[in-house]
Amino acid sequence: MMAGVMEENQNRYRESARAFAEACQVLPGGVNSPVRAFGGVNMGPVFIAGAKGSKIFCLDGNEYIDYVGSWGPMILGHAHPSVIHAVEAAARKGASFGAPTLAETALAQKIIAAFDSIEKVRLLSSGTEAVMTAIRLARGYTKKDIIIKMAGCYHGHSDSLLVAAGSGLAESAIASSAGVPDSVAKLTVVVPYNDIEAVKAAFAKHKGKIAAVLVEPVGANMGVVPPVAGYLETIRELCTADEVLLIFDEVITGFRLALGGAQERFGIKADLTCLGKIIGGGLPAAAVGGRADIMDILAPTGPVYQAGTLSGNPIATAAANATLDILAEEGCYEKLESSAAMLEAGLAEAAKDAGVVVSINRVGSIQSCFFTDQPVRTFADVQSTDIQRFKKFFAGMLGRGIYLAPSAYEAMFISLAHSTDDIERTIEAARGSFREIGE
Ligand code: KE4
Repeated sequence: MMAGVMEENQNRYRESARAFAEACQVLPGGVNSPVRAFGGVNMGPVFIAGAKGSKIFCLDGNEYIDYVGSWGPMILGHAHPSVIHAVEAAARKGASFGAPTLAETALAQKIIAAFDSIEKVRLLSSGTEAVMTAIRLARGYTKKDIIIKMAGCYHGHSDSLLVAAGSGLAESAIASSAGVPDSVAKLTVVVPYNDIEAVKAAFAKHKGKIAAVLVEPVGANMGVVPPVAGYLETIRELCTADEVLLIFDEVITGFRLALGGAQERFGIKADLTCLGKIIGGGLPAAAVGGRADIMDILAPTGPVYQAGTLSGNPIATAAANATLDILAEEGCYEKLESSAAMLEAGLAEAAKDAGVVVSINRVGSIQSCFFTDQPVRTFADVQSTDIQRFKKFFAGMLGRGIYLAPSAYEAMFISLAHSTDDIERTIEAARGSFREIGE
């Protein structure tokens, strides 16, 4: 039986396996971003040939309903005609000028219109760059150095943020990646997400030295972990009282949870906001935005330096403007909410019918299915879930034509292209996968 399944699997992924072997000769781990290597699910990656709408197609010709959506950007679905048209038209005028264009101003205006807390914007090319710039701005503006971040939140790969919690509560962090000097790591303090007492302890321990609190308003890099009631509001109060800047990393939640992101959904105003993913429409575009008195200290108007050859790239901003124009249309977020709620309910029922205990966290059109009978409110809670069952679930769904994130620490992203039929097929595939797990 197993040999037959292995044989079938080998056939299903033969071309991807061949491509992966070739890629490993020239790319570290065969990929250009670690999570793509499928290390989190103990199998080789599928290589993608293309995608359209809610579907993605691999080299072996397998079609999948896609819940990765390039890790968030593809909220309209893949290869949306309006985005393709905008990109083609922009490309015909030239790919990059290194000079200002009207499209950049238009994109900044859309972002400002969507976020009450944003008065000025700097466009750049990745979420990592947005967060790195926000931290430098906070340090330049406050003339303080300490950054507080939460365990389980991911903010890109800049040195200050590749850190893990220090030895004791509210202690300076230690590097979590080789190549990050302890002298850099110690300027970051890591506390558990959703633990407001830990934030208060950090404020007390490092009083007068904290430049900013950096947080994902909804954790989405440990699976989806929503803020507990009052958590974000109390952080906002602590920051205001101590002249500490509140940086919301909305690279995932921005234009995802609402047009105005988590800030619109929760009614909280950050001092600086980091955006990415969706605002590029699948192309490399990101942004940092916030109060004008903070943003205006960025070069060339102020002493905090930041620059980028491809910042505000004409083709990326064309995709971005086309994407945000569509998201501003009536009914988009209602449809996303309805599709995601249907999926959440269907997965919960399928697991229950199979006798498999799961805990599903959902905020808007992002959700995660954890294999545990406990609520999942912190990174430690996620780490105590049954990761082996997740791996089986992932393999079962992939084999049934459903492409989930290849890691228990990521989210499912629903797009406007996911149809009722897609959701029903996903739930049916989950029934089979849960049954296999429950046997
Ligand atoms: P990028 O530099 O990858 O554009 O953005 C970094 C980043 C910043 N902030 C948040 C909240 C993020 O989620 C990310 C990147 N997300 C990961 C997956 N959750 C990107 C996928 C990858 O690393 O390949």
